[in-house]
Amino acid sequence: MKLYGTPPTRALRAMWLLNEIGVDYEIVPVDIPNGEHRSAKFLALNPAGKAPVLVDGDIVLTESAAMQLYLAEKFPEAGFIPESLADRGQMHRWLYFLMTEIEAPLWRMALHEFIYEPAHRIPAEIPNAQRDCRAMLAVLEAHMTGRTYLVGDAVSVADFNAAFTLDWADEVGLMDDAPTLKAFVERMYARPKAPVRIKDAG
Ligand SMILES: N[C@@H](CCC(=O)N[C@@H](CS)C(=O)NCC(=O)O)C(=O)O
Repeated sequence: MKLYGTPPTRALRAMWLLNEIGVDYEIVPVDIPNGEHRSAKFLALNPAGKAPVLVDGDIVLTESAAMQLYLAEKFPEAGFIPESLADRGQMHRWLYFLMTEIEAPLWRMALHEFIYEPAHRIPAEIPNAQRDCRAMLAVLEAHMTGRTYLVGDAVSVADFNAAFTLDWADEVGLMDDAPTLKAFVERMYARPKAPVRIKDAG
């Protein structure tokens, strides 16, 4: 397989599953600062012009959470998809929650802090996004109190997604009121196959 994108981007979400499962893969760097993601060659892979992209033979997959699910489903023997429908429902619930309720405000912060052209940045969006993110982190903090994993009693795709997304929240200083989530992130990154943490990715 080929994974377009390098740490500390969302490529880490796919790398985590690739490493845990033990898939042979090649990392293809995408030079985002110099606009390679807008080149015709890259847009042919992902018309959205965003990394990561996972290529598995004829299959070209965008969206980092979809890659995590794809890998876990392709290699069921890894055991990262819960067996019961009820637990799979919960796994999907938390994946959507992480991507829409936690990542979305994190991305809004980044857009208005340093990604948009200065003229398009709205300073008030930053505290708004911080407040939204903290409120949703509190929901996950309450859920994780007394739990080891997000769903049931085994690691699943939801945990790998959560660990990266919460590491990102930690990077921007939003985890002070979430000691249970902080401990969860530490546990996940202590796994032998965990990828590099955002802060160590340079
Ligand atoms: N929803 C997408 C978001 C991908 C995304 O925004 N990637 C960033 C790097 S982490 C990117 O390519 N940014 C370039 C841009 O938006 O122009 C995913 O989860 O894969």
